[in-house]
Formats: sequence, C-alpha cells, structure tokens
Amino acid sequence: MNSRTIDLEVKTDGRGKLIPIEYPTQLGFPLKRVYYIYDVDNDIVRGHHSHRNLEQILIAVNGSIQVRVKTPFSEEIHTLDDPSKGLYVGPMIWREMFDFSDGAVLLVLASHEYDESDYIRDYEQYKKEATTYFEEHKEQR
Ligand code: T46
Repeated sequence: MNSRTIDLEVKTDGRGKLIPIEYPTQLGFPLKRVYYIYDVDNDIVRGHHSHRNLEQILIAVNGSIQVRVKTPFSEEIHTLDDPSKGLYVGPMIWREMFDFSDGAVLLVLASHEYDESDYIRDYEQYKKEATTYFEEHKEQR
C-alpha cells in the first residue's frame, strides 16, 4: 500500500530532543502546507476521505492517535504515539483517524495547498476512482 512509517532522526543532547524535517532528506515532496489537529474527543472519528493527488506525512507530536489507511484491496491500522515516527500517506488512500488520547496533537505536512476538489469524501465514489487508479498503480494497492 502507498502508505508507510518513516523514521525521523532525533537530535538528542542534555537539553532535550529536536527533530528536523527537511526536503528532500526526510520529506519526499516539497512542503506546501502544515496543519495540526488537536482537542479531539476520544469517541470522534475524523477523516473518512481520500485525496486524488495529495501526499502527506502524519506525526503524533503529542499523545497517541490511531490511523486506518485502506484501499479497496488492503487495510492497515497504525498507532501514532511517537514524535520520531511519521506516517506517509500517498494519493488514493482512504484514511480515518480515531482514538485520540487526551492531549493528542496530530501534525500534518502536506505536498499541496488546501483544495477541496482533491478530496473524495464519498466511499462509493472513492471505490470507483480507486479501482481505475490502482489498475495503473498496482504496486500501490
Ligand atoms: C487529511 C486528514 C489527516 C482548511 O480550511 N484548510 C486545511 O488545510 C484543512 C486540512 C482543512 N480545512 C478546513 C476544511 C473543513 O472545513 O477545515 C475543516 C476540517 O477539515 P476536514 O473535515 O477535512 O478534517 P479531517 O480531520 O477530517 O481531515 C484532515 C485533512 O482535511 C485531510 O486532508 O488527510 O486531516
């Protein structure tokens, strides 16, 4: 599946920890946008959509968050609970974020500016477009 965990290098010294994220070393795409999600109740599920082109890296900079990534062919659940790990999510991957712990903060690094027309928010429409997309990108299923 076109989604995978990325290990970020931590610079540790007596003062604490620092993680640099730079293009192209840690980031596979030039950064166009950053946003973060926080203050989410534990019983809330966010996401429920796919993007046609957007690439993103999701990092739980505090607390823990579960992320379900799926295609019509496979599904994985990732626990994000470590600021030194990112979850890369490529195009045409359905995502749901849930089980936010108290104080969880989800930082997202995005390859493009916000564009609502890049979203597929209806799952039946997603399945239709994804089936065509993955015919040509079988390695990303
Ligand atoms: C994603 C997951 C991980 C903006 O105005 N600008 C932005 O950059 C974003 C991301 C959102 N918005 C507006 C659109 C909605 O009115 O903020 C509101 C909440 O967005 P949404 O319902 O899409 O939030 P999530 O948490 O379901 O999804 C977000 C991202 O939208 C999405 O790209 O992959 O986080």
